[in-house]
Amino acid sequence: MADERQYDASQIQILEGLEAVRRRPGMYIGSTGPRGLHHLVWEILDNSIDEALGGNCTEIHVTIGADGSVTVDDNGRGIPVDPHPQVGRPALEVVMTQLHAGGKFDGKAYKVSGGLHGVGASVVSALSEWCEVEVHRQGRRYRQRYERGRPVTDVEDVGPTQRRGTVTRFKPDPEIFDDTEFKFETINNRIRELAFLNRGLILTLRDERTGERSFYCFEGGLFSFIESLNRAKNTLHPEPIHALAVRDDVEVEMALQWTDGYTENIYTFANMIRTHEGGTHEAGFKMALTRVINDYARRAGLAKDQDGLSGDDVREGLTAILSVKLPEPQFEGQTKTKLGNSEIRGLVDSVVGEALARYLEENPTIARRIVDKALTAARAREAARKARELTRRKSALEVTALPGKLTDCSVRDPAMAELFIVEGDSAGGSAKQARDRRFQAVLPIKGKILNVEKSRLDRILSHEEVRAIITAVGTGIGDEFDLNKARYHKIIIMCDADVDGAHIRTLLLTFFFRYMRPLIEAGYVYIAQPPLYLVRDGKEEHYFYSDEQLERFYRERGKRLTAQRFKGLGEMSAQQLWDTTMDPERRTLLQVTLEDAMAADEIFNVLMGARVEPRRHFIEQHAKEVRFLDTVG
Ligand code: 0RA
Repeated sequence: MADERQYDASQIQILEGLEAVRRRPGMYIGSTGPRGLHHLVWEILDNSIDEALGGNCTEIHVTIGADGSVTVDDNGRGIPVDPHPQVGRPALEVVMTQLHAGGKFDGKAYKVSGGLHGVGASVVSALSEWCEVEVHRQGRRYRQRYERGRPVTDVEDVGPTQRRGTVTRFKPDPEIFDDTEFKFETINNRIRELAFLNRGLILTLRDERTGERSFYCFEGGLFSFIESLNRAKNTLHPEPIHALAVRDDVEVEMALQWTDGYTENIYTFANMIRTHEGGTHEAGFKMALTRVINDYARRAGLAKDQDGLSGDDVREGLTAILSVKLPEPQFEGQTKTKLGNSEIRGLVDSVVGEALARYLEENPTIARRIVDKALTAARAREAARKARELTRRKSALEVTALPGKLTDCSVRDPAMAELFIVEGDSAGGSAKQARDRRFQAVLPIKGKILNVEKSRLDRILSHEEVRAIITAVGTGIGDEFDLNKARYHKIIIMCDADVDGAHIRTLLLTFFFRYMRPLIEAGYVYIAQPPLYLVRDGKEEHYFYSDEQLERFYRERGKRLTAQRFKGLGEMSAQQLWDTTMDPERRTLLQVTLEDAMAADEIFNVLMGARVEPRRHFIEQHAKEVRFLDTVG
């Protein structure tokens, strides 16, 4: 009898655990929006990747089902099904129904867990309308089904099998998620990234809704990753420089290649999770790079005078990937994407330092090219600094006048005031007419400001439009930024819903991200959502903000009405602009998060790529995603 009571108690605990997940999904998967939805896939995928990391799995196949489910199929050892020693239930059932019961079975070397990953398969099961796991293990096929986290069958032995592995299939619960539609692109990007990070691992994706498929396996690992990132660029040396070492249970892998461009593209990962905010591994990498290049330049007699090359100088035009795999990663920072483990800094520094020093010694011609590039960067930076100092002294004498193109609002309290940054003079004109002049200011900017190709972002700062934004916002930039001086607490980017609009939005977000980051952190930056279509039905006017919305409207009504497509803001009357996009009572604004801005920064780096063709292709591919920033995975 004592046994039975114990069983009841643990059963109650399990149900309470599931309830907690369903009541507060955001705590476990971040949000119930598109990011949270895709998080379910990352969670299941991570478990299979763990199996691959241990050398027990060589293939992972992902399928987006026609029914909206996702299946992850690996050829690993299969989740054990024998009774769990403490709970007395099959291990599989425990893994799928108990919170944090994931890696308790074996001490895995590099468990993928960080940020929000690693919450466990039970969270996926709890947030799924249904979930089915099939285990192929020791010649038998086992199966169990769960609905909203509760097992609805026992673990059943359903016959013999020739294969090994785990197949997890789940359908997200529409009671939990705003939208349960998985995006091929989002899953495809992550799978591709995982394939680069796990050399030789086969990863495939199939979308049964469209028939689309992809297949990835990179024997070159990070080497291939760099080649892919630099495919559209002119490189300073034919092959990436590579380092790989395992020390004290930590694996460090690095690949890098300089281009003749000006932007720095460094992607860092810890246990295959992208560390957007950097951390100790990135710090160690940068330290090694700066030190080794300076040492080499000095010893080779290339750097004559001065204080040496700065980190920025040596990283100009650099593309690099750094991936570390470690047993107990600590993730810190605002978005939990900053590696905190202090022992990693020195480790990466020495691995990268040794590999780079050896490469430079062995390849003097290339080494010279790299140092020359850094020396040129140093000279350019010095010249730019002098020019800035001159203008600063000059402008200190003048009154810092507001830009002439700004139509300001009358309220002086920044908390009440809004600034609309509007693309194009004609849209700017409509916005000026439409606005509520008491609290809405309008600053029109010209399109095409991103056409400063192959140039440093510094140069964009000298652009009239960007300077007007800086003055209007009032905070200053960079080191001199002061949030208290913000003249508006809502800064609203309003662009056309086309490729050029996406272009400008990306530039502005990148600019805010790099030079006015606290403005984003304070939640002051927004994106306006103008409608894409207008349908008139007699006197009634219906506005639609996406193709899906319009299609749904058509499906729900029999009447065939024609839609007017707004190609740009300029096509809207002032009244329409007010009704749909500017009126605080009726508009929708997207608040820009740090993650959105980071994504823009990344896209910006691609846009700045030297060759034109891939750039155009990329913009076309991503224009839509940038418009709906919150849906970028
Ligand atoms: C713990 C122990 C063993 C396998 C796994 C976990 C495992 C989990 C998942 C999740 C997705 N795919 C997976 N593949 C394996 C087995 C240990 C053994 O057989 O000795």
